[in-house]
Amino acid sequence: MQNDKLSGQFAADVDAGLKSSPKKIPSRYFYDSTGSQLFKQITQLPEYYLTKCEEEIILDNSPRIVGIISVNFPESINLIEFGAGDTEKPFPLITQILAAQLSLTYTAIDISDTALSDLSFRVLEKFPDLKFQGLNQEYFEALNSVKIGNNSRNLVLFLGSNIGNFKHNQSIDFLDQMRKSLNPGDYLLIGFDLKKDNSILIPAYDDASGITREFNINLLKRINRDLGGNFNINNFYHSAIYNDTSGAMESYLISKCVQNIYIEKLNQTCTFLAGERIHTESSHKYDLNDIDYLAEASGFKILESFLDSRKYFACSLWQAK
Ligand code: AVJ
Repeated sequence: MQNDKLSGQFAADVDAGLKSSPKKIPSRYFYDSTGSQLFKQITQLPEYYLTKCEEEIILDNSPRIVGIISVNFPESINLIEFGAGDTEKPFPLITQILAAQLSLTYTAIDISDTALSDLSFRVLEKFPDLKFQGLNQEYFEALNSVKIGNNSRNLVLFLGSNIGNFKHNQSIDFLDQMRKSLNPGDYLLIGFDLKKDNSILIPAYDDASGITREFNINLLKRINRDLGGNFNINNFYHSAIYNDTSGAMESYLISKCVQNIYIEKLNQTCTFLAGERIHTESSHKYDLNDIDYLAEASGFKILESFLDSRKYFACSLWQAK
């Protein structure tokens, strides 16, 4: 029925999430093939500045970044991208690495296999000779299976502020495990969405054309499709708020009325009160001190942080200690 990695766990996580209080559904379930396409549309929205800022940063700074990483290890580079999606964000870096005549392999990890096959098509079109591999895995799973080169320099990409979906402790845990799986001296280029005014943040997560609402509501449609749920999607609305305490944009689906939802595969009825919320995502925002702290806590040294012209977003180049 569905062909992505997480189908087995979906039922169990929805079951637990709808029984907990407040109700929640983990954000990784956004990315079935419909959700991955909707996210792609989000990245093109005028309000969703994150992708545009990061593309600007990578385009402007690729020569400098490749200059730094090729200093002590000029022969070959393993590029490993976590949560790649189907964006062409790394392409300026790849162009630059190839122009520097380094040999290169590119491994892209993503939970959506449709996004991965779109990406592989575009990589091969643009760089026909590049050694490319797509890994349809979750982040922590991929840490154990991805091949870390011992005779080449590893450069990990973790872009898009994908780290923002982790809780604070989880992000340190993940980065620490990543650093341990790398060789000392290897590099990580990591994207952070910076803290900014609510007037810019809120529309980025609640756009005028309603695509982000669709993206969020797709979770309920996915429960209907894959688990035999009977959610009436017109009985929920999308809400995005900034939580000052946690420093995160939070997304919710809010029940418009008292309602019972039956989910066939769980053989379970779940009751919603009017105004009751399902938490579906937290997207953490950072300042430069937060970035310092994360690098230090996970055993990396910050070499340089690159910002876009509006200072909305940072790509930080780290080195494993
Ligand atoms: C892909 C997790 C970085 O948090 O900004 C976009 C996902 N959610 N709009 C983000 C998302 C709502 C996005 N990340």
